[in-house]
Amino acid sequence: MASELRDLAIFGGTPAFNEKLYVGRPNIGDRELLFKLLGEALDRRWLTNGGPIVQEFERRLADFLGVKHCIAICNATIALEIAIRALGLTGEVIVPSFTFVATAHSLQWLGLKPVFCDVDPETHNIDAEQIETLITPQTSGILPVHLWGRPCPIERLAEIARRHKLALIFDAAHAFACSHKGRMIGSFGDVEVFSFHATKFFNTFEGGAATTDDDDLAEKMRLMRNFGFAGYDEVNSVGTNGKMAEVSAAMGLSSLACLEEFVATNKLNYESYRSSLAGVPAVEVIDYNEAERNNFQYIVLQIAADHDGLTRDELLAALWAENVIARRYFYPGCHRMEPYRSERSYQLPATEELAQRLLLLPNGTAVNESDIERICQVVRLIMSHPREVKERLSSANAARKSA
Ligand code: T4K
Repeated sequence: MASELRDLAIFGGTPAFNEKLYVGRPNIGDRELLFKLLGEALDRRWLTNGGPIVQEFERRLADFLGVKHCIAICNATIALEIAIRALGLTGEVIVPSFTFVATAHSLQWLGLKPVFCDVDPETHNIDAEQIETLITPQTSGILPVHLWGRPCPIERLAEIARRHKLALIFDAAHAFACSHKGRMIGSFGDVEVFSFHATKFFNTFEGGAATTDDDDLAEKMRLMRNFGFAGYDEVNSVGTNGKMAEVSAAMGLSSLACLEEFVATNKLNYESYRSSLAGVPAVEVIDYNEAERNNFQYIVLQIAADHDGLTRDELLAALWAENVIARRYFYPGCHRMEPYRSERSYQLPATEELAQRLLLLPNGTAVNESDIERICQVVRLIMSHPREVKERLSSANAARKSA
């Protein structure tokens, strides 16, 4: 294990890992169950279009989340689009910029205008106080994100939405198996949308779900998911193809069988990261409210603004050299991506700051205790020698440029 500067890969040492370690390596559920369900689907020759495995998956999720309706959808982006259309949103929708770009794209794709709101620098979630300053006669909804699975200020947002007669859709892509005041995320607002993409802690290969307690809305979303078909040859409204395939639902059921194991592994890893990184200069690991259910999926490091000149991106470069493929979620913020940055300029100081400071490290069943120890040791070495690391990276860059 690296113990001196010269052991670091950027100083010519051997990388800490032979193979790349990624953020977002999938957790694999109960393989036997997956192959059994898959075999049954093949024997039945019923592969998609609301088959029995999708129906079972939806029932199981609704039970787990304590919500009346769960509509399984091919991914969270399409689920957001379906929810937005089913709620009849028009004009402008207020959304955080500090999120994965799909949150904003789902609106833009439908011809709506995402209006970016800043986030609370402590919680990283939408700043409820700023929302009201962004409401115009064109605003039809609010689309906040439970970032890192940490719930938004739900009651405050519900109150604002009620008072201004706005729809409230939660992007709960990160928040499967998380709770707020003892109640599972999934039944707040008008609709909540989950992602079960391979990189999420609970996956269906690709997949997502919209959940709601509203019967009419659920019915609309079910129809929209299947081209608007209300029966054979009967289409009463416009729809899309948002169906989840049986193979994805089978993966979902096999993930569900291992859900508590995934959470327990994530939690143990999170605790190891926190204890191993305690006291490392200029590094803070964000925390979770342990009185609630969390999935502990995101190991988010907040790097101090000025650590003897060493930036977050230099730490990132030094980690990549060790084959630790840390990520800058969500850099640079949606408002700095196209088409949004050309459309309007925004002042979002907390978003800008977080986009420069945060770094995500690998978690999940693909990393073990000793991997984490090695990752943390490398971070400790780098952050204990900020000037030397900075100089080394600058001279390596200069050498590359002149070559
Ligand atoms: N809202 C929020 C807040 C979201 O975070 C997301 C998705 C959405 C909405 C939309 O959900 P979906 O429509 O996707 O259901 C990933 C995912 O594509 C995306 O689902 C996710 N958020 C986002 C945060 O991350 P990238 O650009 O990081 O993907 P990629 O391909 O770089 O994968 C990350 C790393 O994971 C790779 O470097 C290697 C590893 N990996 C990935 C895959 C797919 C594996 O080891 N195995 C795999 O199968 O976007």
